[in-house]
Amino acid sequence: MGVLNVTSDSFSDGGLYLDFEAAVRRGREMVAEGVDVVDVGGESTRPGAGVIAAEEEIRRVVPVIEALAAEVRVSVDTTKESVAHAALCAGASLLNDVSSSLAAVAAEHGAGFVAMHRKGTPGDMQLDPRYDDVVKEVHEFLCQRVVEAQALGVAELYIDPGIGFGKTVRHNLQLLAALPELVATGIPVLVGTSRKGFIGHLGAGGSCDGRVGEVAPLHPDDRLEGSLASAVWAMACGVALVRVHDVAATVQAARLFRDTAA
Ligand code: HH2
Repeated sequence: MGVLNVTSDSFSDGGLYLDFEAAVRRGREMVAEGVDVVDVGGESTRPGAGVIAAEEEIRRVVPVIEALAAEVRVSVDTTKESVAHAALCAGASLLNDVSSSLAAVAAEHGAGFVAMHRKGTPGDMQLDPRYDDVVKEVHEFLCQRVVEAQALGVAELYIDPGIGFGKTVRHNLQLLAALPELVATGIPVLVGTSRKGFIGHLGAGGSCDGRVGEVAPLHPDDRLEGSLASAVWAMACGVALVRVHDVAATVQAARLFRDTAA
């Protein structure tokens, strides 16, 4: 799954694809690079990001979805009901909802649904996230969302531990280590580690129990190696989808992984 942020403030590609032409060009480039799904988002969910109006989010994503949906499967990354409706009417067929609250909208449109775990909102989620047992709490939360979504009639479901969404570096590592357990539920798993803060932190020599910011993290553009390592780990654990910015490099890694494992 390739990330296409039609935003001004996304943490790694903010402002690059706010322009319609640039966004469609990047979408087509990802198709040529071998992507299976293009995930179009119009509002950043990075820590500290503000909320934008639904009308503006629709204005950003709908034309891009209309342009790309004939060429590739498109998902919409949104937490707003009206944006989800508009995007699914425009040709998106997968609803990637980091708030896990829009399963009914996916069911109504016969679309797939991604249920992701997050603790808090982008405004407060990284302030001091705490869990008694992060793996247990995240897995229980996701299993509840699956039961609800299936009861609503969603036929295609993915679950996502929500790396970086209300998680410390250690929490992210624990959740990645526990991916085989999540995969064992039988529900397809999606994971998004691409260029995230914990990769910048660990790549710069930060400790596993440290906080992002304790050492100067690698710039998001310099996090490819860690992003690939975590994507390949996720593939080895059996996840169905990895959500990435660097499509060409990840496809190359995925092909090598597939052929080695075959
Ligand atoms: N991560 C981001 C956004 N959407 N969706 C799912 N299912 N899983 C994720 O891990 C995930 C997601 C954050 O990354 P990005 O879109 O690059 O940044 P921003 O939120 O700043 O636009």
